Amino acid sequence: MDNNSDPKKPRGNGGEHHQQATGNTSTLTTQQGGPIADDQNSLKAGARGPTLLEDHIFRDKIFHFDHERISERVVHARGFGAHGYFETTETLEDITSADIFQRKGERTPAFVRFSTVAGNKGSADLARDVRGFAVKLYTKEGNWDIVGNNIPVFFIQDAIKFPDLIHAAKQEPDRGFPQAQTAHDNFWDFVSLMPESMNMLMWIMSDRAIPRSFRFMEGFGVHSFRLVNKEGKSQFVKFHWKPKQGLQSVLWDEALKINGADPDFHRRDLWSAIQRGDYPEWHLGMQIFDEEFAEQFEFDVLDATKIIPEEQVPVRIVGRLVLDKVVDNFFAETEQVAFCTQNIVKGIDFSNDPLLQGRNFSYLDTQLKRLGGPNFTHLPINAPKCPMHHFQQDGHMAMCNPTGRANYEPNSWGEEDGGPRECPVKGFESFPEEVEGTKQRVRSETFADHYSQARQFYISQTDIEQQHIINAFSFELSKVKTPAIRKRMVSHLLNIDQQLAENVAEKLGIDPLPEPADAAMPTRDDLPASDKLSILKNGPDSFKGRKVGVLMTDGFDADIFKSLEKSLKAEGAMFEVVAPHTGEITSSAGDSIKVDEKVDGGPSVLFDAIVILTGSDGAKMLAEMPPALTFVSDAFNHMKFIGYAEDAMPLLKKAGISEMLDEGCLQLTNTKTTDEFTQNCRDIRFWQRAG
Ligand code: HDD
Repeated sequence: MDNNSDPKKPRGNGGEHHQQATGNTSTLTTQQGGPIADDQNSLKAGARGPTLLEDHIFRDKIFHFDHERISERVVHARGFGAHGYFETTETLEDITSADIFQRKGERTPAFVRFSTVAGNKGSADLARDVRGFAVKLYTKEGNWDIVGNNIPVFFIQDAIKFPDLIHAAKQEPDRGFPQAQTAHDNFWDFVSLMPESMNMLMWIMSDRAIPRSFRFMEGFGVHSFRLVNKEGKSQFVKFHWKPKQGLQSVLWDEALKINGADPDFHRRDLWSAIQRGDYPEWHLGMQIFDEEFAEQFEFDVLDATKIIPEEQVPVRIVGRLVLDKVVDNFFAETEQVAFCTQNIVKGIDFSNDPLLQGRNFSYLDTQLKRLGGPNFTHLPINAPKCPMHHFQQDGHMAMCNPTGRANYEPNSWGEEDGGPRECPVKGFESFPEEVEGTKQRVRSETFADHYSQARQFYISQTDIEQQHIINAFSFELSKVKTPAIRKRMVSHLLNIDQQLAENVAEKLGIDPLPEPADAAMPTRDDLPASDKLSILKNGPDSFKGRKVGVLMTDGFDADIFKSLEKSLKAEGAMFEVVAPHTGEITSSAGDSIKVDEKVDGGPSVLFDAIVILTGSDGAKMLAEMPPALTFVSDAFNHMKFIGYAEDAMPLLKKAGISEMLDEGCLQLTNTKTTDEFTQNCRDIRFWQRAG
């Protein structure tokens, strides 16, 4: 189902030569285009003799293989990309001269790469981590990259600390582990010595860091940028991507199990959704504010560890982003795509956020190392889709080589031969902000409040979400071996919320509580809760795009199955058949259906809800199979909605839940009950079960 490769499409570079070896098959060649007669054996002196250095065919092949890896990204190494488009739904000609916002309804090609941050390229998708949300918009006036995350704040305020942050978060350098996780001493040592990271820590210890999939998370440009209009007037802006699908996360226990059952869970989810035509969509929102607001706002708008609550500056929706095409070649597109924060277009400008200023250097620099030369912009995934004329030339792997004599400017070769010229009307102009100051290494006093927004985030969460934050801090810190680091973290939490700190301290066995950490500024407790900061308060309003795992055996009730199938289809939801064996199973009426997953390969953590539809003999058989029992008990413990046929009782009993069936567990008897089940699923989880 997930395999998009077209067996009929020849694998090649589009060259016309050597087609049709036999029938439709093209001839295998060397890189130089020479046809190959034998690709099974190297050239030897005698059948049992040594291989000859002269074997150019062998060397051509191994040479390329030896060099087919490029260095992985130093951060965000594991990622998954897709193509789509951005559609302008509101024109902003009075606010920005950016071409992309001038015409309502216009579509701009887009490429998006989602990622985790800390793990290596082969790490698992469900790590507790920030997710990258990098968008490349191929506008008519050049490429605009919004290189954001799924969390609107960052760990540090100044880019000079980025290498330290990343070193501390990744594997410890002496031992090379742990992989893709922050639950270790170095990370917590660093962040507990950097109080500016407190707001971000609240976000990454929340369920934001374990999204259900890329489709169900927000994206943020994080920094304040500028919008500049035709008259040169500027306002600030923060960018938001709001998923039409709603927000959804998994539980920590699910995340751990998903990583084992399907380490590619997130990439598979995005790939499958696009392949079945269920295109994920986000609205582009802007928080637009002026200097006056920036002056009177409680925090510095140049400080990337702070948000501006939506209650204070509402998000204005100006467009939509739709992902409708998977990549054809993972390496060429997802690996080679190069995002750079400094890729902006006329009408957008930077702010003085010191994190953004540092990023503007780093991204271009890293591409040189990773992609091997200055011509990475020639790669199709990075090349603008608008005309491009400049005098930059040569270098490794130059693919777009200008002709003609002029390779400098000014020149006197005339309009035709002299090459491109500047255009003051269309060209990029920086906002003429007045800048003056003493040259010094200093952090602005206005960046000094490290705890107030961390507290605001915490009090904005539902009880369940607060409990998850407590659990996450306790889990991560329980893996820290140095007691002083654990204690230091609790001393920071005391500046955020007493109950949070006490709960974490108790789970870590810290008694008595330490003194609260020294704070540059006292925590404000007058910042109101903001509903937009909670996932559960912004959940989906439908079960569309979600998946039910239907555990089935021979002898299942065909009518209930048909009615379930119909009801899920009407909702836009999917299901997979999980059974004791692959192949097919047969209903009580004698109809056969295809099995998608063998029960030990399709645990319930891979589904948003489950149904158990067995014959009575089947239920007894499953009751003897540990993976079937875990399928049921995990779904129950993960507060999932459960639908079951009466015949499934022996399995529910053996799984230990028959006495605990609650309103989240529905017996399926007819169309009415399958519809009711599907409607229940819109809530995603039956949280009341958590107690
Ligand atoms: Fe970064 C990659 C997002 C701070 C330096 N970053 C990278 C990617 C994302 C972000 C989504 C992956 C792009 C892709 O898919 O190819 N980074 C952020 C956000 C930040 C942030 C939202 C804070 C607001 N980053 C940041 C700083 C620095 C970097 C402060 C350095 C001073 N980031 C990089 C990098 C990477 C990168 C080393 C690695 C691969 C790449 O750039 O292309 O340059």
